[in-house]
Amino acid sequence: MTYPAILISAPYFSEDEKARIEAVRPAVLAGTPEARAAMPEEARLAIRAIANKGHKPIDGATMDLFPNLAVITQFGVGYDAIDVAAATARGITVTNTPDVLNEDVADLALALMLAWSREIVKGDAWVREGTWAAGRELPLNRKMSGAHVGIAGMGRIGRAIADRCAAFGMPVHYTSRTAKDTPEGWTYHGEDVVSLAQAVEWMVVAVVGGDKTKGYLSREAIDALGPRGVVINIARGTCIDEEALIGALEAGRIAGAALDVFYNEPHVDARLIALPNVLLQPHQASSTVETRRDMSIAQCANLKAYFDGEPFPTPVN
Ligand code: 8YV
Repeated sequence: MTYPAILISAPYFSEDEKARIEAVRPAVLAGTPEARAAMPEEARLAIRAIANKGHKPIDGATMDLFPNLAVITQFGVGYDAIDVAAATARGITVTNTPDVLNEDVADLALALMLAWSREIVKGDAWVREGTWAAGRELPLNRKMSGAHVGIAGMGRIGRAIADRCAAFGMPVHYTSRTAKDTPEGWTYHGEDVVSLAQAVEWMVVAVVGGDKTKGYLSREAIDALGPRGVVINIARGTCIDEEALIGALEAGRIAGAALDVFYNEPHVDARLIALPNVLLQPHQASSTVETRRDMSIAQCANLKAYFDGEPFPTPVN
């Protein structure tokens, strides 16, 4: 009996995605550590690639279950759930799907900013629940256009967000390891996120996830934002000191937050859920039909490259 050469770590989003992977090589779904450990030894020996999705850890012990594993292809740009050092030590290549999702993630960042400032969610309920028809006007909300915005992390996604903010007439400030080639007037704050926070009302977190950016938006930076400060996070929950954020929101030291990602997602801290000045989303920034298709194509291009003995299009190690 021939066993599949690809292990997929989470169910497919669509039949197309399934067909695309199966067109490279037959695949088997083993979505939990228990399911992987329960695979017969021959089946584990046959696995040469993992098509990974989601944010559950892939550590060295998981890799060791598959002695012939050569590549882990992440469905997504962020690969913080994969222990890349452990992969490198075992000669395993890790790949991701950069760029194809920049526009959607940036769109969601702006959607969060607009929805938060213009009370879109509350306004919808105002109409549906008959409050408007009963003669009550929605309380005035807050102007976004023209306000100073801080982009914490001017990578490819940060840049796509900044370009959109600039179109709204928002002066752009940013942090990054190095100064970027930007339109005139954008202000570089080095890696000083506190200085960035002092200069802006809107703080958009767009740094990569992982150990190096844990708590990047620190307690000090959150407090430096001040009472009109609004925090947007489309990066990773770990990039913000979430305890400090909750404390600042509860005490009214900042105005609010709109968050697509969380420390312990999908289990969102009950204190965040209880706060009226917080807008919550289920980690959906790249979740459009079009972009998920392009991410799947990019993931499969890496899988195919491995089985064809070609160079990987987007390796990370
Ligand atoms: C996806 C993401 O939700 O690309 C990323 O890093 O966080 C998202 O686009 C995720 O990768 C799905 O596996």
